[in-house]
Amino acid sequence: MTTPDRILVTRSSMPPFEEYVEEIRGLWDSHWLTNMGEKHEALEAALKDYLGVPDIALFVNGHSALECVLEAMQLHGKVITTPYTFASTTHAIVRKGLEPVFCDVRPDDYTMDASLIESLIDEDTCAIMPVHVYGNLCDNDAIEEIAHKHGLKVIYDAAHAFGVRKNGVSAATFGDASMFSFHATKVFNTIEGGAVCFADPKLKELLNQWKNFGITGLETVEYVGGNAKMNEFAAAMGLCNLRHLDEEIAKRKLVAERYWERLEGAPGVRLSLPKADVSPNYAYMPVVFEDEFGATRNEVREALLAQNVYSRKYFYPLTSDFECYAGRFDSSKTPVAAHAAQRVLTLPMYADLALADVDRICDTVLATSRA
Ligand code: T4K
Repeated sequence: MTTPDRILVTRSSMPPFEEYVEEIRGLWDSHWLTNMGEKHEALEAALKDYLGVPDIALFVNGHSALECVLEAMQLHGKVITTPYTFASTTHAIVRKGLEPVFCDVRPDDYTMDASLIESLIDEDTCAIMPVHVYGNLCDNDAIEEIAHKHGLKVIYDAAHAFGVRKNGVSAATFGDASMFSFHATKVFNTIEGGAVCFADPKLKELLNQWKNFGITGLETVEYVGGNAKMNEFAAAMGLCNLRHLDEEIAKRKLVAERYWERLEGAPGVRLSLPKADVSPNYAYMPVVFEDEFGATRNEVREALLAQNVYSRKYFYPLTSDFECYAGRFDSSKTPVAAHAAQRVLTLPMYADLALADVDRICDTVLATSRA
């Protein structure tokens, strides 16, 4: 494999061109391009099977899926969540008129620290929205036990966790609902897209209505819904990509293992290794550079940039520090998340990343150390 001019943090997986053309050929006969057509139905069925879930609803993107599930569950009040995430998680809560209450994360995997949740619950709390950040699974058992005790819904932001399993059980079955992103940058993509997985049979109809303007019958509109339907071209991309997914994850595994082999044990380098009971999807390669490393995360980023390698600060700043929320939240209340956000760098990670390039990236990273 030749070395590309520049290496970006990720690169979309694409099926063979001819396979996609074959998949969309029928659309020229049917002229049916969207509004829950044939490809949409086929992808729902295929994903139900792949993820091992009772039911699924597809969306135009993961963010709309998150907003829609909050609407369909008719939630009001406060939602306990984490600030160490992409803008979408917090924005979805706020845009639906709910109030985020930020819980700190665990230092080893940056997911919600379940031991802190109960201290944040009050009579206005209606739900918990934990994030399986980087595909690292939250402590779902502890979270759901607390939720059950207090009568709260649990909606996982599983945007990064497609295909991840714990003790052989699909993470898509956790909680009341799990949202997945099928964005171009994800392990499984439909170009743009997303889904909600759930068990409650009532939710399917509600989600389908909410994502289609709240239309409930030919001449009835019962909800003030939006438009968040996945189109047929996106669904066709999903059908193709799903056929190659296991192979893609196997290739990512080799890349991840090379990174871990090269970086593990370096002073001041903190990796996010999968737990023993988890089958990971190798979605991201986050590295936290502690003071002991001797160089800052920004210095590492600059050194990589000089080599045309584009790492990213996923996730900095904390969502609670965004300008649009100025004066509303206090990120000193989530010190573990704040610490990680100041020090994390996500290194390039995708199926076709050459191991020679991983070596080059690791050489550059390690050369910046002043430990
Ligand atoms: N919850 C969480 C925890 C999330 O991380 C996200 C999305 C969501 C919810 C919402 O799901 P969606 O509504 O997006 O389905 C990217 C993605 O746009 C976003 O989906 C993702 N999280 C977030 C973590 O990353 P940016 O602004 O960093 O993307 P961008 O355009 O800088 O792309 C990053 C790299 O990906 C590029 O350097 C190259 C590569 N790339 C990008 C695109 C657009 C490709 O290879 N192909 C492409 O088409 O947000």
